[in-house]
Amino acid sequence: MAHYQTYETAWCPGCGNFSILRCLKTALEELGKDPTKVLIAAGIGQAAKTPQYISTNSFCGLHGRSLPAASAAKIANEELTVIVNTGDGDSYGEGGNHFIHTIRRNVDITHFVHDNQIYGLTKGQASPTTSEGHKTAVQTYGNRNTPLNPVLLAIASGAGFVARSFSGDPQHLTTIMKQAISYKGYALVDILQPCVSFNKINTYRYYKDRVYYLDEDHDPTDKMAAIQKSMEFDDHIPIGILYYEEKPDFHQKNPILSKGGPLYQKNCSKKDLEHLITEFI
Ligand SMILES: Cc1ncc(C[n+]2csc(CCOP(=O)(O)OP(=O)(O)O)c2C)c(N)n1
Ligand code: SF4
Ligand SMILES: [Mg+2]
Repeated sequence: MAHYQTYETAWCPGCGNFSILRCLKTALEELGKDPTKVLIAAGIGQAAKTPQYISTNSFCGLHGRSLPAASAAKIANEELTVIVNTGDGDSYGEGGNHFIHTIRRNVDITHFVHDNQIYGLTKGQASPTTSEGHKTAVQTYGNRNTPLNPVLLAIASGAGFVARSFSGDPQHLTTIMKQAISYKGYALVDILQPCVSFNKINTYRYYKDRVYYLDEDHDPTDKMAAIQKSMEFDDHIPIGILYYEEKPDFHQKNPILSKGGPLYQKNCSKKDLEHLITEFI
């Protein structure tokens, strides 16, 4: 069985990130993924430290810029399992544009968003998912922006796997992580992750009182039903797979990549290269 090491972290005691890291380790081990063939990518933030705390390959980039790097790594080497573990700010704010266009490309990567509804690392400013009216040290009169709905946006943008889970429910989170990693194409899991230091509203209690499991009454292949469920985010918050659709991924849509194998193993004709180089001279 595959075995992964995790390392000492700089997270606050009680942070929801600990459970996400443990679930990620368990999911990769239970899927039997070889750690040398796994890449975890992230940008900047508390969540974005995850690649530094687990024994896989890692990419730590600029704030909001992990998705293009992760996509490029998967395109260059399809043998890699590529996972992005990063925050709500990194994914939906600074990286918001990449979020939408990564979905459209549908490269086979997995995106785990540690959604604590706050900018944790920079000590608690409003993020794209912070609730309206939420007072912070900067938004002293309360956040006046309408919160972004990431799961609704992902479905509307064409994502084929869209789920939500909760770091306070490790069994559920591990199961969803395994399904997301196994999905062929871009998969999003928005993970409710309490920030015990800088978000005193969306606490463990807050989420525990609201989350409920999507059951067989919900058909994740029904897009309209998924859209409706994804808009529920108040007194009741559904967790589970909101939307599921099998569709061709980036490799299958690309005539060169669809032949299989990492790019570095492909034969390249000198004639084709010369022709390309002369175009730029
Ligand atoms: C381009 C850029 N803008 C702003 C910052 C400052 N900054 C660093 S982390 C961060 C917030 C991260 O929030 P999130 O992605 O939600 O992660 P969390 O710390 O909450 O896990 C910000 C604004 C930066 N490093 N680079
Ligand atoms: S500031 Fe919040 S998100 Fe960051 S480590 Fe502490 S509890 Fe976790
Ligand atoms: Mg955050």
